[in-house]
Amino acid sequence: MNKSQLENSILPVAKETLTNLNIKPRCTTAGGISAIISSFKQIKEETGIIKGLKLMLQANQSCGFDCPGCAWPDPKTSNKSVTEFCENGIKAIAEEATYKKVGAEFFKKYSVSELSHKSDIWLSKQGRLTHPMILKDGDTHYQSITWNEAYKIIAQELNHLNNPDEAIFYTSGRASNEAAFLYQLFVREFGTNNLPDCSNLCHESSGQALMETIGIGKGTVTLEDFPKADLIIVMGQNPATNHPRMLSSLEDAKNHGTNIVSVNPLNEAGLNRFKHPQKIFGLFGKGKKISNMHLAIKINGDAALMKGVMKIILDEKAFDLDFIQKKTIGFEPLITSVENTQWKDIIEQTGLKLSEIQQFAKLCIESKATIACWAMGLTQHKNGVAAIQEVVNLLLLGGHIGRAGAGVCPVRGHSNVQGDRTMGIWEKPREVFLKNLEKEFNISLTREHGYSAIQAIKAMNEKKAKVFIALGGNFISAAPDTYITAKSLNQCNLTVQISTKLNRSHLITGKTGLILPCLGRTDRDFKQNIKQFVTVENSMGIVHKSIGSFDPPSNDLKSEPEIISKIAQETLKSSKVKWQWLIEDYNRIRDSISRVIPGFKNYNQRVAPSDGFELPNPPKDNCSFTTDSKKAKFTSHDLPQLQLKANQFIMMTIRSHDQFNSTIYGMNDRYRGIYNERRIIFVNPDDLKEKGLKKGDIVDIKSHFNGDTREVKKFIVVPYDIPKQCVATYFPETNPLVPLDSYATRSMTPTYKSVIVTFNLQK
Ligand SMILES: Nc1nc2c(c(=O)[nH]1)N[C@H]1C(S)=C(S)[C@@H](COP(=O)(O)OP(=O)(O)OC[C@H]3O[C@@H](n4cnc5c(=O)[nH]c(N)nc54)[C@H](O)[C@@H]3O)O[C@H]1N2
Ligand SMILES: Nc1nc2c(c(=O)[nH]1)N[C@H]1C(S)=C(S)[C@@H](COP(=O)(O)OP(=O)(O)OC[C@H]3O[C@@H](n4cnc5c(=O)[nH]c(N)nc54)[C@H](O)[C@@H]3O)O[C@H]1N2
Ligand SMILES: [Mo]
Repeated sequence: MNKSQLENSILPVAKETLTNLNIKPRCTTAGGISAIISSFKQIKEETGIIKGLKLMLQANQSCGFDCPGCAWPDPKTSNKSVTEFCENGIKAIAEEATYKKVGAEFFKKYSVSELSHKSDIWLSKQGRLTHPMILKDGDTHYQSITWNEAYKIIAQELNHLNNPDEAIFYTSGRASNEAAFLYQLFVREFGTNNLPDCSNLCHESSGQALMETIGIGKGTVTLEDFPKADLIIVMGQNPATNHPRMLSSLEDAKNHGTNIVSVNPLNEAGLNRFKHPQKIFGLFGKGKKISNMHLAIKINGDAALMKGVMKIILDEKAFDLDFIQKKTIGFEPLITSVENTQWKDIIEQTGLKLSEIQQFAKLCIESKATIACWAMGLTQHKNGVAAIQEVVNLLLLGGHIGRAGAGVCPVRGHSNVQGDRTMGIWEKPREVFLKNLEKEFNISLTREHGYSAIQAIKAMNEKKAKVFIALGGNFISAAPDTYITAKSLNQCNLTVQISTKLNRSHLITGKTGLILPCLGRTDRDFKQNIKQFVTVENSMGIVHKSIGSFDPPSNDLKSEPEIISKIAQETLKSSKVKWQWLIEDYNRIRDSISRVIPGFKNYNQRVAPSDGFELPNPPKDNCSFTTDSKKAKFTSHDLPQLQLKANQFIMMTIRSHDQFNSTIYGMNDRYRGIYNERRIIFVNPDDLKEKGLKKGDIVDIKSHFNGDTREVKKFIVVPYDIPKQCVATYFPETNPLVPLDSYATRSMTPTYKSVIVTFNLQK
């Protein structure tokens, strides 16, 4: 494709006229009747009511499937209700279990060029992919291909590369533990560690920050800790939309007297009030007040807020000296760094009043057990790792790690993104992991680190990588700098998408493009006449089963483990791994995992009970730390220096209520009062006035980075309660504005939440 064809393919909706926007007052309460209505509308459209109800009763149940929606944990079986799902979980389930299909006829009807001019919501709504398809070099349409032919093409391309590092193997976070383990095994036996994943774009900053400070890149609390906490801080996260079941946990904590503070530029609905949609009394009345305090912080003011609170704690000597002396290092430098931070900078960067910070500090000081939760509002900044480490500093000051009701809680995104990393989907594998893998399979593996997501795009852009294979996801829409990403993939010899649903990554392909349709979570999976189950790990390190029971949309679909195994069998002709044998019974895959990955001993036995089992977590289990010093580490960071020039704003790209990442379910963002439109920009009313703009004006948005500009056109201005100089737009519409080279220090997470922009009336 030439430049303008590529640009047209990545930005199709820009051509649509923007006339439908309807702005209503913001909702201050999440859940309730409107959540139920919205869920039923979705299942009616996608699965029909009867199948929809059956699906809902199996979601997150011990004999059912793990909801593909998010990674928030389920309560233990004894505390489960028959309805362990939420509005957006139902949308995710309906999206996968839809009766609509995209088969060979569909691809005959539409050329790739026609499809690429359709909007993301249109693509998302077409249905499940049912047949393997190929787009050959120069062809206008995909055509069907047999599985065997597809495997052969992949093997041929892989085996023709100059070296294995010319291939890239991406993973999105829905793959099961079994699929992920086989995938990384294949990739490593093939000879590379090029295993970028969606985690690189997501919680990488959390993993990095926590690994360096507490020795494990995961959270240290479980659901049982929530009601035991005195204080829960929810930072940079929108649970009502992205983790709705978390609101039930927050409500439970609230009922036990826990204080809840939200730190967010937006006063998101669920953090204010919540009406439990599955409790009959919860549906009526005003709903439960969730947060005691909302701190409407400026974008990326979090590190400064933490410094401010720590200043007060240090001044008042309100820290846990015993814990600090026994369990930590780095206290002295932390004191210096906090003392060197000026209140003037703290107030300027947070945009908060001193009295608000003092009030928050008082809650922190009074709390005997504090949990800090966060998501993308913290990770996707240049100083994402440092900001999270300031949160760790705050908790360590009070000894809030390794104590009941206290700890860190990075709230993961995709339903098995944490499990995939545990299974070895990582471009920087640990030596002990590789050694175990070598021993188990009698193979020898490279130690050279592979590409993360950003590095993968650069490698393809520089033509150092020529084959891109994706186990799920929608790389083009998820990655930053959409045009460069599209061009990079377009330059490849082969791109392969193992997918359930149609998306933009099927439309911008390498010379040859393959779509391999796979089973999803809800689909049954028989091998040798025995129904197989898979396993997943939730956001709190609990591993459990997931069993699909529904007829798949086509008999031509294969499971992810099978697809990987067949690609491996075709590619690695003298492999030492018994690829076919492994997938005939998934217990065999789990037996290998139990010998390779610490914490999984007797995997098959331990995962049999419905609640599964908890992985070892030294900080949580016995307040011990596997860092070099065997202690938790205070870290010292300078505040970020962000100088906005006149007219410049800092932009965060966020999710609407009707989307799952790049999958768009609908055009509304109900809680924020936005209906029928996604191409909008939320702006502070005073900023609008100063710019001489008004509600409904249509603007072009330009980003500015290292002297370069990038532009997206036609966004409608919406006045909104957001701090001054901060604006918000939806992901993925503004991904073309996020510069590839703008990423977090040490984690390389793109700075999706701090893009420097200007915007002006359309000419
Ligand atoms: N329904 C649904 N569920 C999902 C997803 C989905 O798209 N739809 N995606 C899944 C995935 S992969 C993930 S990672 C999670 C994402 O879950 P979230 O992180 O909740 O998702 P975002 O919409 O990116 O929201 C970021 C929140 O952080 C705030 N924020 C932005 N910048 C800052 C900042 O500088 N400081 C602070 N304090 N706050 C800030 C925003 O106002 C917003 O409320 O959700 C998962 N669950
Ligand atoms: N601007 C901006 N960009 C962002 C973000 C942001 O906040 N702002 N967030 C980032 C984050 S947190 C993430 S995690 C990434 C998400 O990046 P990805 O994980 O790459 O993207 P998704 O949109 O979740 O992928 C959706 C596709 O996955 C496929 N799929 C769904 N279920 C399955 C399954 O069971 N198996 C297989 N094989 N395929 C399946 C479907 O074909 C569907 O179209 O995006 C990142 N991009
Ligand atoms: Mo994510």
